[in-house]
Amino acid sequence: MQVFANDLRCNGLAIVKKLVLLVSMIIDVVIPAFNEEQSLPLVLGAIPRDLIRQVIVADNNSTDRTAEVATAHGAHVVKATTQGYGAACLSGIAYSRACQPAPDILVFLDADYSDHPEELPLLTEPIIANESDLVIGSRVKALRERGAMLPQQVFGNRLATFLIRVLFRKKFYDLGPFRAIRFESLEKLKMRDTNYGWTVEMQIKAIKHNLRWKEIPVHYRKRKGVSKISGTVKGTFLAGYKIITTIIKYR
Ligand SMILES: Nc1nc2c(ncn2[C@@H]2O[C@H](COP(=O)(O)OP(=O)(O)O)[C@@H](O)[C@H]2O)c(=O)[nH]1
Ligand SMILES: [Mg+2]
Repeated sequence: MQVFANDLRCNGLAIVKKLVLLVSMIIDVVIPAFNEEQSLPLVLGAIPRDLIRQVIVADNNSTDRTAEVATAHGAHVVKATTQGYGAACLSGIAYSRACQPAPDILVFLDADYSDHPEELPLLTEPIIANESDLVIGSRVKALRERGAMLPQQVFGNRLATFLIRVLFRKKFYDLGPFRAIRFESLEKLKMRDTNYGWTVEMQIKAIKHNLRWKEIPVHYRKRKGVSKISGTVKGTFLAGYKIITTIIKYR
């Protein structure tokens, strides 16, 4: 009976500690978006808002109603003047950094509704529990809708993770865009890439800075609207080239 009471006390304490951390951690979500008026309402509607402080949509000169739709669905829109995925992420980070207080965790999420925003706690929990600094949502085959990733994306990911394994001796499964990172750790990485090398740059720098990183399997579905990167020949070649040169550059 005494043992049971002790157990209850310890577990109770652990639960209370976790709850305190959960409510005290400030989480901002950054969404790079380029002409995503169709999918943004779905993405913004699925984010568990009670867990986060704000959603920042980084809009790169969209020619559709991306900015209006984002504002109407409760996001803060930052205008990223330099075109590119990484440039948009950097603008979102700059805005979040300037907010008082600075965030504890940043979550990156695509605007195309391929990811499942309701899975956000899977990515933030290991950071809140102080087990990880970076958590990447891995688009594993078992949780991926058929056709959600194009063959060139699957091949590109395999090649990139193979190169990381050979050159850095660390095993990643994916370069998934849905990810959470401790803000303090992100600042140490001094991210630079303004376009397609963004995700791989973060992973390689995480290795180099000895961050505690992990991958969590997440669901992935076919995007809404038109692909800007892997669905175009130009995007595929530029992304492939940039990812490989980024890996070699940081080696
Ligand atoms: N802000 C901004 N977002 C971009 C740009 N290119 C792509 N995106 C966004 O980045 C995410 C991934 O792009 P997507 O077209 O889905 O690429 P794919 O997943 O490789 O097909 C989406 O949220 C896009 O709206 C860009 O130049 N600027
Ligand atoms: Mg996509």
